[in-house]
Parts: sequence; C-alpha cells; structure tokens
Amino acid sequence: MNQIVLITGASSGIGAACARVFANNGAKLILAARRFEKLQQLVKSLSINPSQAHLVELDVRNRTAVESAIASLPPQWSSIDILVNNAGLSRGLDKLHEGEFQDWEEMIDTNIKGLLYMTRYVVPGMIQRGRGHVINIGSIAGHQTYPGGNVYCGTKAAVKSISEGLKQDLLGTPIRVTSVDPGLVETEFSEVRFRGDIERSKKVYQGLTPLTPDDIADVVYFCATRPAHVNINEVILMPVDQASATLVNRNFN
Ligand code: NDP
Ligand code: 8X3
Repeated sequence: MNQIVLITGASSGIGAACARVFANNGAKLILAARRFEKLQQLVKSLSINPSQAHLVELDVRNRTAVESAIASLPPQWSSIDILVNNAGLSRGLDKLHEGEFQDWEEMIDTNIKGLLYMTRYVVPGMIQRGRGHVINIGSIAGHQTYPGGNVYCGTKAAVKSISEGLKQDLLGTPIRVTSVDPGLVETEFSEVRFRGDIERSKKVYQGLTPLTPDDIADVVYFCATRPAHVNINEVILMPVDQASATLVNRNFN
C-alpha cells in the first residue's frame, strides 16, 4: 500500500494496532496523540524505516493546534490518503443527573469536536486531490445506550450521524467514509474511564473473550483496501460473548 495514513490516538489500543497493520502493509504513517513518547515507542516496535512514519504531538480538542498540525505537515506528508479518526475516551459511568461537568466536556470535546476538527482540516485536501477515505471509530455505544453511558453514548451517536452526514456531503466526489463500530475491546479504554482504577477496569472484560485492538485494525484495513468504487459505510463488530451493549455472556468457571 503506497498511501499516507493519518491515525489519531495512535499511542494506545486500537490506534496503535491500526498503525501496526498499515505499517506491515507498506503505508506511510502520520501518528498523532498527546503522549509523544508512546508514539516514539510504537514506531521503534514496528519493523519500519523511520522515514515511513511522521509523529505529531497533538491534542485533538485544540482546534488551532489541529489546524496548524495539518497546515505545517512537510510537503512529502501533506497528501493524506486515509484519515483514521480514532482518538476518543469515556469518563465515568455516573447517572446523568449526578455527572461531572468536566467529564462531559472531555468526552464531547474529544469524541465529537476533535473528530470534526480533524475532518474539517483534512477533507478539503482530499477533495482537491480527488482521492481519500475517512474512517471514524464509532462504537456499539452509538447504536444502543447503556445505563450510565449517557454522554459517552451520546458522543458515539453523534459520530454515527456525522459519518452519515459526511458521506452525504461528499456524494459526487470519490472520497469514501466508513464508520467502524466495535463492542467490547480490551485496551486502556476502561482504565481511562475509571481514572486508573485497574481492578474495576479488569472486571469489564472478565469472564468473556473480548475483541483485541488487532481485531478492529484488521477491519479498518479491510475497509481501506476495497476497490475504489466500494464504500463500506458501517461495520458493527462484537465479541461472540456479546449480543448488545447490555447483553454479555460471562463464564467464571
Ligand atoms: P485507549 O485508551 O487505549 O486509546 C485511546 C487513544 O486516544 C489514545 O491513544 C489516546 O492518546 C487518544 N486520545 C485521547 N484523547 C485524545 C486527545 N485529546 N487528543 C489526541 N488523542 C487523544 O482506547 P481505545 O483504543 O479503546 O479507544 C480508541 C477509540 O475506540 C475511541 O474512540 C473509543 O471510544 C473507541 N472504542 C473503544 C472500544 C473499547 O471497548 N475499547 C469500543 C468501541 C469504540 P493520548 O492519551 O496519548 O493522547
Ligand atoms: C466502547 C464500548 O460498550 O464499553 O465504546 O461503551 S462500550
């Protein structure tokens, strides 16, 4: 694959796994996240030539930082072919009427506004070049709301609507839009949600076989490598042990 792939939230979990699968297939990677040293460690762990990766320390919540990160890409990196809008997080499982304002703002600013900023600054170049693909990482939480999920689920429902809207707005161009919407994937996601409470985080995945970040990356790569006339709009994938956002089979024997 001789394409430039920009992945947000590449320092961990699904984003890092996407970086691996695209790197293994010869893509050039622009990797963005706040934890720059994690990006450096990731690149070292990939068996690629350092010239195959360009690292960007970026907080997607900061609109001017997103604008300047895209505008200041060196010329050999500026023709982005694939944008993987993966950066995202959840905070807490509080009831809405007891929720923390800061948690809401963090989720809305990252999962919705960050994704919008990235898309707004990258897609015009894709239109100009006549090629491109935006792959958003949504969630089963955007299709079904679970107790305490209120605002996080709302942000992922917004991602679903934004993906649909972008597809409509790009009709008549060759730019593709895909939403990959997983169920339970074991990553740092729950540690972030429960602010480092490892015990509580581990329980989310106990008694079942969750999806792995590589499972999601395989699907992202599949969507990105269909023939140019094929647009995979939406993929929902869950572990076999999961039937919906609230229905999970756990076996502790
Ligand atoms: P991780 O916590 O392992 O990874 C999240 C990534 O997002 C990190 O690389 C983090 O990097 C990055 N990130 C968070 N906030 C920002 C920010 N403001 N600016 C830039 N990067 C940011 O979780 P996952 O890999 O599981 O999550 C990836 C995506 O998948 C998210 O959108 C999540 O909602 C979604 N998802 C996860 C599921 C799961 O069960 N794990 C299921 C369905 C969807 P850093 O902290 O270095 O900035
Ligand atoms: C992450 C999956 O069900 O934990 O989006 O919200 S879930």
